[in-house]
Amino acid sequence: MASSAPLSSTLSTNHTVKRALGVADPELAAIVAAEEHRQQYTIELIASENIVSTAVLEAQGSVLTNKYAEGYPGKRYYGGCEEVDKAEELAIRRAQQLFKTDYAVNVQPHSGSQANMAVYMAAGLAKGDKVLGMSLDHGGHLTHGYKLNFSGLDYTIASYGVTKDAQVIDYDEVARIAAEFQPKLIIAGASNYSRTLDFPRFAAIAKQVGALLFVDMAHIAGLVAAGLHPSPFGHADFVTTTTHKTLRGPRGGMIFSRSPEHAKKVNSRVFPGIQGGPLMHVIAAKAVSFGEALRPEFTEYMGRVKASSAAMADEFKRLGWQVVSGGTDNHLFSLNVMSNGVTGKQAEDKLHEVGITVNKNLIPFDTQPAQAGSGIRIGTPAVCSRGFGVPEAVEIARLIDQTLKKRDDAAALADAKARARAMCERFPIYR
Ligand code: DSN
Repeated sequence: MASSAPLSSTLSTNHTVKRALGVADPELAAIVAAEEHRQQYTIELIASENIVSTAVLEAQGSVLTNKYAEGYPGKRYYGGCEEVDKAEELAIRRAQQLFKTDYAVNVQPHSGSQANMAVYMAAGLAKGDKVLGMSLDHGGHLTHGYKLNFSGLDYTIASYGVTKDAQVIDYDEVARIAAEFQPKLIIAGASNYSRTLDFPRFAAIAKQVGALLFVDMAHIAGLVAAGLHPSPFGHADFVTTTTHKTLRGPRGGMIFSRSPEHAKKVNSRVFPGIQGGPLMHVIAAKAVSFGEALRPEFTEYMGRVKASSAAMADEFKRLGWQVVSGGTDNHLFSLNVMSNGVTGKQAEDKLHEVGITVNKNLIPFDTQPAQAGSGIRIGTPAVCSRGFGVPEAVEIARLIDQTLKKRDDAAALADAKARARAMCERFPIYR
């Protein structure tokens, strides 16, 4: 006999599901609103940050959040994956189109660090095997061999850096270290290097010593996509990137593999190797951002990012500041603030007071402790996303100059703060 029990009321559950954040959780909603306000009224110069489109936010806040999809398109461990399969395939197709490559793509890494970890494993390295990467204090990334990162803990690392005088990579020196050290893997790529990377040269060095070449293009991916930095494709065995820096997508990572054998290993190292369920809402947002980056407006945007970075570095030099390596070919540069008697940390704090956000940084051959640093890293991707260009970049350099040189002059600081705020008001975000 059929049960006569009444069906559950949908009223209470639906009511909960459909409530807007501001109604459901005013406390958290206030934090989000305050963060939006901070972004609106702050000049954001952190080189690894950006301001994504509302379409990217919408995809990331979509119902794809609800879906488990361990595995890969067509080979999942859960039912009901037909729509998320399409989203992942779209992201893969667009990534290949964007970088004009037939390398296989894995769009599942939750972050750049996880993408890099999967590459170490897919490259067939055993614990203790030798890896050559750029040292952290000369601009490399934690995952390129820093002693407290998995890369430095699990592998034997040698590092290259920049020259003392010109502060650029000396490729002869990289070749010399590689020949002596005989690494299995060479990493090219940086988090804080303002000059063009010579991928053919790295590939030649790798070939000479029988190493695999792994390019981490996280910082410059947008420039590569726009044709404003030489491409690593055709030179590297693996290419990784984050998707949220110059690429202007959601926070996440991605791996490209040249050979089908490596691609297979990458897939199994990402899942089930180091990750479980992929974040399908993030993968959807990656697809949206790659679609945006395929548009001509993105090329214009990246051109403005590069021109603004160069103009700002030039203005700093004109104002008497030391720019590491003497300038920039990309979206960022480091300013040696210690040359004007202020540590990186002091500069970061003082600039925060006037509404300018930067991060302190070690500069090559730094004599300051890591917590202080002698430099600040400055990047233009976020400000250019809100519409800034060369004139605003020059104005920002003047504001920073005023703030740091007149750091004890309350009137000068108040003036810089008012001018920074006025610039933000002229270029609103999300409005
Ligand atoms: N933490 C990032 C940066 O700021 O460059 C690198 O992953």
